[in-house]
Amino acid sequence: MSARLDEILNSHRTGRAAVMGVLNVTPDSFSDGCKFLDPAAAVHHAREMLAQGADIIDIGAESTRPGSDRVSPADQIARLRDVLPAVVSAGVIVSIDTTSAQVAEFALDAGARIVNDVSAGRDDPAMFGLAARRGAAVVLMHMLGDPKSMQKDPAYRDVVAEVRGFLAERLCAAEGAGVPRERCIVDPGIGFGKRLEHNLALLGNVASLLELGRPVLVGASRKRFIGELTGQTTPADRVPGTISACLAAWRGGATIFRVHDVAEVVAAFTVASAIDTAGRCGN
Ligand code: HH2
Repeated sequence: MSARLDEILNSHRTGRAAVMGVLNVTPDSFSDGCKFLDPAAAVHHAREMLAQGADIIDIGAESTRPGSDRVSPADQIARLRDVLPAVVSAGVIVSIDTTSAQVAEFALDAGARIVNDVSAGRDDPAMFGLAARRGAAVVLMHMLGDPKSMQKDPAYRDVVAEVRGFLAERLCAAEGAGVPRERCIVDPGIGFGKRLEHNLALLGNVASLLELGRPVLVGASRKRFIGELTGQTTPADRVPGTISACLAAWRGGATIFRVHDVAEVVAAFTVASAIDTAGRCGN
């Protein structure tokens, strides 16, 4: 059964894994571009992910893959218009993946309840105020630079400490604009201005991010670092690596998983949670 939003916002205390299914209404996303640009195909896929056990559907109309070009708010809204309200009416929690307050406002008006802002409120100064007025939950993600340039030689002295420091600062900024800390989720931004070793350090040190006192979301699904480890060049082949990354991050304390392959990840968490519960009961 799907989790409620308050359960998801409390998941860092309970350890319950929540699965966020990705719905990209874009022509150019790195792994599923063009597949769901047609509104009927997009809504069908959202319903499919809901039936497979998704707790949240994250809808985006602008790719943020390395090197991607920006999409105007008007064009994002045009892509979302026939999709987002229909997904809301399917009865699932909807999250809007955008850095534009204008797009977020359209989505919140249509019933979305989470703003997934990969710029953590830096792109649009109106974003946090909007989320505060609407009582929306907000995902604050770390990114070094911007999508156009972020994979050009990213460097850190201590990636875990720097990402944690950034997220702490953005939590304060959100709070300063009226978004209660209890409505925020933090995300290390796997693949956003990170080399393989940075992604692995972050996935292996979720406990450090949990010290911020908020649930940690991980978006490792089908990403390039998995291919760098396995040699798989086609994103859709990276499902086993995605599951491993999710389970490893869950062991470290992450509880929200943004994925393309909902059925497979839900099955993995069903088994892992049952083992975890049996272990704790000592049966
Ligand atoms: N990754 C992508 C997009 N949005 N949001 C959060 N919070 N965390 C992530 O890791 C994250 C995200 C990139 O993946 P995808 O949507 O599949 O690709 P594209 O940006 O090309 O549409």
